[in-house]
Amino acid sequence: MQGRPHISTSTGKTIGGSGNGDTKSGSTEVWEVINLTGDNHPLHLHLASFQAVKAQELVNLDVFKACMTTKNDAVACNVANHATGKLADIPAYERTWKNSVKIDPGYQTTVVVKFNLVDTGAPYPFDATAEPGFVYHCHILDHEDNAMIRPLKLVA
Ligand SMILES: [Cu+2]
Repeated sequence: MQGRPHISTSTGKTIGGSGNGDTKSGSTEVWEVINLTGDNHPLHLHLASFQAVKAQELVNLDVFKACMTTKNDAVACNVANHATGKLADIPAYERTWKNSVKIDPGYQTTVVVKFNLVDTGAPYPFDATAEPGFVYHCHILDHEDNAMIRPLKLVA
């Protein structure tokens, strides 16, 4: 958990590392993005469109950070007990389908992610599971260049 936002899917699965599991091409997912750094990070997804629907402050942040540094598992660190602070106003310009969303420090931001055509919900007209796959990363290039970038691989 060194200096990058932590992302987990609606099933509690953590994505990141060398692979990210079970995201299906054509699906719509809800991701919880936890930012334990001191900076705002514009999260940028390739392929998918997404938007923020909720941003809630993490309380007792030092305790949560210490646990995440040890376990790197938001569920094991009782994220539900920490994501109970004040709700942030999500600006109107973030409430639409985008490819970058700003993730506030010290907040859990809930985003809806569409791995399909946002206008119709239809599957992509190409094989989005083909190699080499896609990536997601911070759109601050200095952050991206310092490992704040991960593979995004879809399954059929
Ligand atoms: Cu960043």
